[in-house]
Amino acid sequence: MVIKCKAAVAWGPHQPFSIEEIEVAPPKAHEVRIKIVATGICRSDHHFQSGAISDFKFPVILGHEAAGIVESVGEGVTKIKPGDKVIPLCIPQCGECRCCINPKSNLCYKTDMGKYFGLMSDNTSRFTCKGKLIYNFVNTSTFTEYTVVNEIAVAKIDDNAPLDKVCLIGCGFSTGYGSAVNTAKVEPGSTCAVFGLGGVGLSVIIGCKVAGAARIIGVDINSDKFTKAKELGATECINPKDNENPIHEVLAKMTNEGVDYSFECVGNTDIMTSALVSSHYGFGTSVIVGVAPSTSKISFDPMLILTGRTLKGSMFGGWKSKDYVPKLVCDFMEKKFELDGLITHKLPFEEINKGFDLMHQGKSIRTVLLL
Ligand code: PAD
Ligand code: ZN
Ligand code: ZN
Repeated sequence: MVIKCKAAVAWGPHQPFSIEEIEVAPPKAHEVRIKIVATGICRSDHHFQSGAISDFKFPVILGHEAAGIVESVGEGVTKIKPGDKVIPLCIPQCGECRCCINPKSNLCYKTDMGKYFGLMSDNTSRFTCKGKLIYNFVNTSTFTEYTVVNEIAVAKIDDNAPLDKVCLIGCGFSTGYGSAVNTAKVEPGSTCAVFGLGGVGLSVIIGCKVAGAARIIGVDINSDKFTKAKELGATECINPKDNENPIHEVLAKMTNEGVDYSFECVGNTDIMTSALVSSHYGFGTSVIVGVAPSTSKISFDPMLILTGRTLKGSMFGGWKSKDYVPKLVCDFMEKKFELDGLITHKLPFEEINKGFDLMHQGKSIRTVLLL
């Protein structure tokens, strides 16, 4: 049966979301239809909404950080059933492609990230609105009461998990935390610098702390973010605006010539370079986590790398999604980390534009929309 429900449609770049009645087709073979219960607002949704990413298609239903309950399943779906609590996976795990079978990678040929088909695997969409096809977003599309995803893009989680919190495991938390513990592999006693203290950067801080870092230096141009960063584990915070010298020089002075690990969690190529320069000669590692506009390029003196620094990137924190999302939910249930500190606002779904305003004004870390 087709379901009629509410969704926030992005009709074109820069336009505010419009709450519309849409039709959601039933799941086809190997697909799952989900009732979304809670969805977070991530900076990446804005990158796409603002047209910063080329080849992106409108109209679209954005949203990719969510949790919900399975409503129905298509033919051939055996491991997930109606009533199961689930998290949609913005990086799927097909289990068969060269990336999936390589333990070093968490990407998957079936991801929509970087190519933006905006359609299901049979090249059609399950969404229509006012007679128009509405595109899908990175295998998920969660700014809607109901969505349909492929079974490789959904993980069944603990029946007791609070969906209004664990939705963050669908993107921001896992991305930041995994960047520290998987991608950088931060060691006990190390010194780390985290550029950008939004939901992702603060989750990097949580990861650095769990990994036993001795010093965690938060960097942000908005000093209002410092209190929360310190609550979550930052040992010091600095604002580039309060310093005359370039931030890498300030960090070099603070850390005896550079940090062991630096993380760019803003999405700005100048900061990516600055983070690389801030890592220590001979052994420092810098991880790009922020998503920069498609047209931007990064350039730096290759001597930085030649002399032993490592530059890496991390999508979804390096986690193979289907394997690790349920485990991260269990770790949360066992209180290995907390998510409350990252959630500053909860709003009814209809107030989605207010949620984005709060992010742009620098007033929120994560706003969770409740459906
Ligand atoms: P956010 O907007 O909540 O946080 C960004 C922070 O950066 C804010 O606190 C800003 O004040 C701060 N900032 C802005 N400019 C500067 C600057 N010049 N120097 C220092 N700090 C600055 O975003 P978020 O935490 O949701 O996401 C952060 C980035 O990570 C963003 O680019 C997003 O697209 C990307 C992302 N990547 C992945 C991934 O898998 N790699 C996943 C999710 C998000
Ligand atoms: Zn995200
Ligand atoms: Zn795969």
